[in-house]
Amino acid sequence: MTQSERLFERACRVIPGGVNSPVRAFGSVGETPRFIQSAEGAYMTDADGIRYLDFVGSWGPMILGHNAPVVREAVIKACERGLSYGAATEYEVEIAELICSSVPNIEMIRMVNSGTEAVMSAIRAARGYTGRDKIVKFMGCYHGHSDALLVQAGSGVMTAGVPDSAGVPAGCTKDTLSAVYNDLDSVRKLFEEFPQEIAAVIVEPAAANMGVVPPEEGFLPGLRQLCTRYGAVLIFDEVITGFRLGFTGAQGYYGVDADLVTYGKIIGSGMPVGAYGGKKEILSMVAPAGPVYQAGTLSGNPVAMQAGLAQLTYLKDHPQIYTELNEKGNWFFEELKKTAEASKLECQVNHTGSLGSIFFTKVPVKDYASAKTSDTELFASWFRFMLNRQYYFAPSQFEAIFLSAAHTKEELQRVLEDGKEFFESV
Ligand code: HOZ
Repeated sequence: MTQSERLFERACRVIPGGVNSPVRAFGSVGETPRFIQSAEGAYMTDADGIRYLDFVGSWGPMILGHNAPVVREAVIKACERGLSYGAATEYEVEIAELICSSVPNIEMIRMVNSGTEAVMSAIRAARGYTGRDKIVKFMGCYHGHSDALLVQAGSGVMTAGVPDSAGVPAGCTKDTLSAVYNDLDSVRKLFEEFPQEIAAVIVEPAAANMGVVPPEEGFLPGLRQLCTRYGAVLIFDEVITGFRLGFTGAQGYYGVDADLVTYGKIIGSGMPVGAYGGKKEILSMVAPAGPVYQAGTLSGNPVAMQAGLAQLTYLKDHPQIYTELNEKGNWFFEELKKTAEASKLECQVNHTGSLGSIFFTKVPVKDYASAKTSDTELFASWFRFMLNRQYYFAPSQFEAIFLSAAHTKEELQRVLEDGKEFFESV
């Protein structure tokens, strides 16, 4: 029995399903979760001392690689000054100024503790601002686990096949309307049916929770136009794409303006942070400036802020990181695609920037329905084959492969060669 197996057995007795978040359970790929002891650069080491080349990167924020010295040193210094004050600090002002001065349309920003909380609060602000109740979300997009957004959602609920979740009262989702990703007509129809009732459209500008599904040409500009025409707030959920596709996130990468943007862990360099920002007229609705209530003792936590400031400042000062990372992503995923296409398996490789996914289906994947055609058994075989070769991919078909600045081309070449062996073996 391995140490991870032993730990999992113990965990299952005291933690639901043995894990603190379902997507790390390895259930859908028929494996035991690896219990991680340390991480450095592009690698994580588990409780059995096995070192994996990691493609999860704490679900995105480790864009510089694990334990980046610039962040670690900032955190150590921060800890020496105390862990939490529940009071205002200069670091919060600095990080807000950095983001507002660099990212388009972010005129004000509020820190929270997770992406879930950021989205929940942004929706409330949009509703308070418009005086409307309904929201539009896209099937297969995931915006955290708050009640109103667990409607045909992606990520762990899609993996588990319970996209609407038990325990969510019908009343909480009655104002959540679902549209089809990459299908503007489906959104137009909802606006025609409820022209004065839709407060916001929320979208992952590049979907990354039904696997990676990039926006098709015209989709994001079309959403912008519809929201402007009908007076609804356009919310980009950039928990995954923010500060990853580029310093200006998906807004800059795709050249489309949002009214509100939500962020997650990348703002805290992997510490528990989220944020929502956007137009001043909307953010001015938030308490104590306005009547939309939202609060939190740990919001703007000084250690998390200093970690985030260190990483974001470094990224801003080294813009070539994004150029190199996106080039590396394009090369790697295109090579993976060639390998997949040369095999007898029917596969699709989707990618944008440093994010990508492999789907085992003959259908091009552009939305929830096509993502669901992927053969998840085959995905599980791929996952296990690669895990045996010490590659740690997300243990679900419906999550992204994350590259970081720490992955070298030589390491990625090795992945491609091992991947080729998988394709030849099935
Ligand atoms: N689902 C998120 C990543 N796509 C975060 C991981 C989690 O839920 O634990």
